[in-house]
Amino acid sequence: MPILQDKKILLTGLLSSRSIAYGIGKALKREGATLAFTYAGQSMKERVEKLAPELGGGMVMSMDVTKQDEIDAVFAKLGCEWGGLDGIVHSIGYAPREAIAGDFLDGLSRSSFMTAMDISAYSFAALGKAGRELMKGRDASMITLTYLGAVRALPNYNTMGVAKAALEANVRYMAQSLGQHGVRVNGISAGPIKTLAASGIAGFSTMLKNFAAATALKRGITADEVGNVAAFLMSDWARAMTGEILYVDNGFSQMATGLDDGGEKPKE
Ligand code: NAD
Ligand code: 0WE
Repeated sequence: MPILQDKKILLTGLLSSRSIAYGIGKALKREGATLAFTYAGQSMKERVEKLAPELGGGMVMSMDVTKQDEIDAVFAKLGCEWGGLDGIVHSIGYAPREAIAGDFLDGLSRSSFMTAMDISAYSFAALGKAGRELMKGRDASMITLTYLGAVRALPNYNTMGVAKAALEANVRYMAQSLGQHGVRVNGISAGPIKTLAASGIAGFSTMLKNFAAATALKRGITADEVGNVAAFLMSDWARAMTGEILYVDNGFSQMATGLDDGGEKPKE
């Protein structure tokens, strides 16, 4: 039995067939959900219009999250077309390139910090606020995508890590605020995946290899695997879970590194 039958879900962050949002969209569709899609900027419109039919089709709307009028227009349209909303998938993140490479303080600037915060953290709460009326009393669910850099200092992730920390705090405060309306709010902390956002990050392929080797399961993560956890969180099977960050990382975050004994056998 599909677990998302009759659920109407807004899917943001679709950009390519490698997007985490694409893996999520496939799982949501498979489980019977009806989707609507957003893109950021006119240049992305065609890309998303091409991908949407593979995910069962539906409304495709412009929503650059730095523009409040675009956020408002999306929820006005959803109100007209659907009359209510059962879920929102937030799969959006951005920091200017110089703020996610090299030394944290060398790359730091007020403007890049504010951009990262606006697009990667503020936007999730903004979607909760804009979608609140449509989601009330429907056992709705919101999810966002985060990364371990929110809670640990990792090389190069830098300003994005600070923005993800704010995003994870957003999850808890939004869960507190929206709980009274039956709306749940959770985050998925995914292991590294080679998406468009990740390509062009120097050394990413090496990082992927090192990551896989340091996981408990000794392998990398796919967007489809993230999608299955997302489908669960959007479903009523997760109705008692809110304010949580779930790690979908093959156990990486729960392992310690640097203690390798090089295969040394104990003496006698
Ligand atoms: P992606 O490039 O496919 O998706 C990023 C999305 O952010 C794009 O669809 C882009 O249009 C959107 N976006 C950027 N600026 C926007 C704006 N102003 N308004 C609206 N949308 C905007 O890459 P992805 O890896 O699928 O990223 C999705 C999410 O997953 C991000 O939050 C990212 O931080 C998170 N994440 C990624 C990884 C990874 O290794 N790829 C790991 C953990 C978490
Ligand atoms: O959240 C992310 C990446 C998000 C991202 C990617 C880009 C590339 C293009 C945000 N902003 C930008 N800005 C751009 O100009 N991840 C979890 C993937 C990621 O990004 C890293 C990582 C990992 C993992 C950056 C440095 C180090 C590790």
